[in-house]
Amino acid sequence: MERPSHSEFYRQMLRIRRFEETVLDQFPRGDFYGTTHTYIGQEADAVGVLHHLEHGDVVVSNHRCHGHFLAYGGSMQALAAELMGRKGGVCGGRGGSQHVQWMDFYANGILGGTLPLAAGMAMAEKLADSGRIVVTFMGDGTLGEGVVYESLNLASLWKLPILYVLENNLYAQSTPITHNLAGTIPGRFQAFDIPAMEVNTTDVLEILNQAGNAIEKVRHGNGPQALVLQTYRFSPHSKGDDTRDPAEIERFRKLDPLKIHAERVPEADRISIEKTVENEVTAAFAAARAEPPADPAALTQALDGAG
Ligand SMILES: Cc1ncc(C[n+]2csc(CCOP(=O)(O)OP(=O)(O)O)c2C)c(N)n1
Ligand SMILES: [Mg+2]
Repeated sequence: MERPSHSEFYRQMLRIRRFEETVLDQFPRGDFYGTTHTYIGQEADAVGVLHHLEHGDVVVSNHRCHGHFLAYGGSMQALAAELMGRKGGVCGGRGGSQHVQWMDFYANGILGGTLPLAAGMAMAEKLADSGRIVVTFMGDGTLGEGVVYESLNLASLWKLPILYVLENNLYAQSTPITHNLAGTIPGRFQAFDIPAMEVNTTDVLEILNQAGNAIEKVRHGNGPQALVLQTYRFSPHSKGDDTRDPAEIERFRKLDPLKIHAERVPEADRISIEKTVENEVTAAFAAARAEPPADPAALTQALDGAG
């Protein structure tokens, strides 16, 4: 697959960053329904991994799904509208921030509940001999859910075509990983004979390479693989709930994937991308806000594939 330019990777990550910053800025206006979890700092994971998707591959995402959805190719306006409960939202305004479904992209906010979904979808693809794979994203804290291990067991036993992308941002809400995880993250996968590759970088190009290797193995019938990505979120877990030491957050800023990658982008391109993305985000939120609210009567109707 042809590799996009440095500028294109920068654009993709910046779209996520500015979308999420806008969500946090605008949350106090009361326009959004339910809660939200932003992806600021983790952009390189979604962009580096999902670059390798082929048509028909399935993505199963979690509560922190906006970045995954935008990197998948979902519409920014439809995502903004979904958060606002508008008719033109990805799911007609029914799902909100955590329950986004479009084409072969499925997000679910129940921690761990995504792994059996991913296993079932991968089983379907395998039985159909479609050659398609499933990529599923999960956080470090999700390793505390028992259903994760039932799912890993069957996925391994049945050699299902799944890539587990574990985004280790060191926290489950406010609980640091040192307080909730015994052993190692790769060890959790390896216990089920699932090879796990640890990637200790926030550089989109390195993630791209490692994800490419892992996806290649999944595509060639080697069964499930895991990619453990070391990352950090600069935003609070949800909106204002941050109990981390501000000095720690500042320390991690040197790992900001946008800063790392921006150095490879010619200045003129960077400035032009920043302007274009700014305009895109402003227009997306304005258009979403101008849409009518979801009609409760439509709840029993099938979705028309909006998004
Ligand atoms: C079954 C379940 N329990 C609790 C929650 C509430 N909750 C949402 S996100 C979260 C922390 C998740 O941590 P992690 O898996 O590390 O993902 P991160 O938020 O760091 O991306 C919790 C406890 C939930 N969504 N589902
Ligand atoms: Mg986490």
